[in-house]
Amino acid sequence: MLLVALATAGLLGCAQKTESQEDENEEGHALLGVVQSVDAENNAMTVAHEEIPDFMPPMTMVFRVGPGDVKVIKAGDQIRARMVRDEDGGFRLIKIWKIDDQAAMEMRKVNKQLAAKLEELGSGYYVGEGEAFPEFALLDQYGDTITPARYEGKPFMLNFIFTRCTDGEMCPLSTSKMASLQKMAAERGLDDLEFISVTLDPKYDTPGVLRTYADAYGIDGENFRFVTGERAAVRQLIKTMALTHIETDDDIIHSLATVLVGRDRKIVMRSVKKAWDPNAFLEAAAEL
Ligand SMILES: [Cu+2]
Repeated sequence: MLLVALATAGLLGCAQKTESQEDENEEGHALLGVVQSVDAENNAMTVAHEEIPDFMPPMTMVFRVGPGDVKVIKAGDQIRARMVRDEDGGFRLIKIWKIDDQAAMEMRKVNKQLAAKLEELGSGYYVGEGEAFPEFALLDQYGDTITPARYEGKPFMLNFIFTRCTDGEMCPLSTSKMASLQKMAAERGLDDLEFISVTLDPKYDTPGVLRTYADAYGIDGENFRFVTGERAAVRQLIKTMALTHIETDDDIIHSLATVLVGRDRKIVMRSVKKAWDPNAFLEAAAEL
């Protein structure tokens, strides 16, 4: 393990609010329901929802949703979401998560190891080059669970982004570079190299939002997964990589980390620069 500059360690050490505490301040109403049908053409879905206390009795209604949501969420899925009102008075669902207790339990089992790893590292330390990248389990832009088994014996590139990031030099540029690296790797015949982008904003970046984002960049998701999940797990992963990560009301102040992980799961190359060089990573990947 490697020691981080103390200033950063202090920032990362702030107390964490629980998810339910954070939810109280979110816009709209919490909604639980079962999806009856999905209208992909019109980015809408019909949901039979439970009572929304002090607002609405249980009923079945049509909601607007995001273009990624209609690809990820299926009829029959149980969901939780936030119900908000559009300017024209129509209802929209945002922050849609499929409720899947089985998957959540499996992910928690893996992510417990992540928590243990962080504890073992101690405050102010991170996982650096030559060390094993921590195990994690999250959800991708298809709504599928990503577990360590998927990457066993495979090298992967991993970075951190969030879809709402407006700093052209940061996340948007990093995603473009990851996408071009994916193309260059395919041209070089590096067929088993995988790509993973972890969200820095699990509060907003649902699988559906990540799907919209990946599609907007024209990314072939076959070997490029954008992942999100329970906030605690995502934050723990962020911490093991020593990123600066400060969530404000509508923005995230953050640094970058880009890593190449080998078939033995050890970190081969790590950059914390904005100007990380895809070619350097490509050359290192070609040597694996
Ligand atoms: Cu950013």
